[in-house]
Amino acid sequence: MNNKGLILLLAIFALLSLNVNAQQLSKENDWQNQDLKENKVMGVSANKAYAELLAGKESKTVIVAIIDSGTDIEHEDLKDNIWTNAGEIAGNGIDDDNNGYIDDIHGWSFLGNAKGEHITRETSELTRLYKKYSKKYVDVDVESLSAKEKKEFDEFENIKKDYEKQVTDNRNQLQNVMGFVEYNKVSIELLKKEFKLDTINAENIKSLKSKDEDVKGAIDFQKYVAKNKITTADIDEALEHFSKALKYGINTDFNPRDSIIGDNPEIMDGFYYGSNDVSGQGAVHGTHVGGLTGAIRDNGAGMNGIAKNVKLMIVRAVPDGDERDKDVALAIRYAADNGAQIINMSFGKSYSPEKYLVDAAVKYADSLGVLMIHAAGNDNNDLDKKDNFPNPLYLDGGKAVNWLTVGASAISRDKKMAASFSNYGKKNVDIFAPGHEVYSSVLDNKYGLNSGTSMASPVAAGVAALVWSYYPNFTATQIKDILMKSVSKQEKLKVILPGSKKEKVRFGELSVSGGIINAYNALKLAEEMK
Ligand SMILES: [Ca+2]
Ligand SMILES: [Ca+2]
Ligand SMILES: [Ca+2]
Repeated sequence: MNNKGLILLLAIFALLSLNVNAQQLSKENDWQNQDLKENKVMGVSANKAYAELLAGKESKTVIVAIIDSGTDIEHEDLKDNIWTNAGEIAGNGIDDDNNGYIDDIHGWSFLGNAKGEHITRETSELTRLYKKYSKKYVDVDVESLSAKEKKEFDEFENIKKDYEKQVTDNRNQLQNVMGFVEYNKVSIELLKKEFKLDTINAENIKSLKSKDEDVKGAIDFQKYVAKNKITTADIDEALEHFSKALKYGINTDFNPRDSIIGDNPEIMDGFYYGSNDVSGQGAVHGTHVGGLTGAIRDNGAGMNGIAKNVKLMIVRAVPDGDERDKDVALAIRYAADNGAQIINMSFGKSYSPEKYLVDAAVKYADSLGVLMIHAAGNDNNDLDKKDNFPNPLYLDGGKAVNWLTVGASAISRDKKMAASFSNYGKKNVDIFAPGHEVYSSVLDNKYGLNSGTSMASPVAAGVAALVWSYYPNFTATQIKDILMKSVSKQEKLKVILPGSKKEKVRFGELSVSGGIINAYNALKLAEEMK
């Protein structure tokens, strides 16, 4: 195991061990609700808004669609805030409200079927494109291609390079982890024998010393393991992570779509596939996301969502792997058609081969005045230079109006305030919101920390829903305008540019608004504009 391998592993373990025991968190466990002046954290000042601006005021329920991996609708802290389709009678096998979806009581899953099977994993879009074009351009005579095909062929060459690199990287990383596992075993045995110990643990490793190179190496290694609290479970998780990628994400032979949905995902051939089981399997991501927007406030359980008078419509369209454009398009349409005023989209990808389907759905939702809120993505990229889909920019020109792209910020007002993973963009990221180590609901009535723009987006959706619920006469465009103009301005604060080690940039350069979404300011502005 080389040093690079170890650093890489450490990063992986940090990424994988996101769920933290609630007792360890104390007062910081819903910092996203808190306020800079009162609590010294960069939250959205929701608690302050409820206490100072909203007492005794009336509000109107806002429906927020959570397009995600599925959400645990039985979770104690979500249950009473889950949307119910009033026009649908449960379990009678009839589409009572004639919206095209049978027994869609709490939303819809575009990743399930009537037999109760679910797509939980998928390949990446890169894998799918590689597979498609490999077939098309096998033994191709480049000279004979039309101009259009030549362009596609050039794209394919890039895709091929990217794909092959991913496969190689993944194999290497898996080998690194396996090497780690092997040396972990070997070093423990060596030290046990050398020092006549029954076990090697974080305590007894401290005092071990040796001049022998091999023994010294083993001691250093075990000290590293102890210091970074790497457990067997962490290692198993890392092993699973990379084996899973080889087995599913980058495996060109893996295709659950065929047997479970059986459609052609590249065209709109049948709108009404799917199932009404909106939890599916592996709904942990969508459960965390849902809680940030709408976990029940002040009920003595878990944590507080940002919005109080909210109903969450659950739309399942995002597997572990890349979501399909067709599912995303249908999910947006389902949400817009069934009364969602806000759509949260905590997903994204680098390739969007059927973008025209998504564009049409976004245009439709935009025309209905639905506010779409999308996670900026976690690749620490400048979105003014790189794409992250879906985006509000239409292929045929123009841009969705009612759309917010959200970057992730961290707890302290200091140089680390822009989360190191967050995408950013002076033109193409609108706003930042808390998304680094935020606490919310996970499966089995539990709670945990998670990080990502996936978390920032539903915090922003929560603020939007909160403002809209007290000022229901505003349009989506006005709500967006209010949120953008009322950010906690942090333009001049110098922060570390996401993805760099030391390079500093003004926080104001990372987004259009230059600040962090703020419920208190937004409600005050809404009151002025009323
Ligand atoms: Ca229905
Ligand atoms: Ca029914
Ligand atoms: Ca709660």
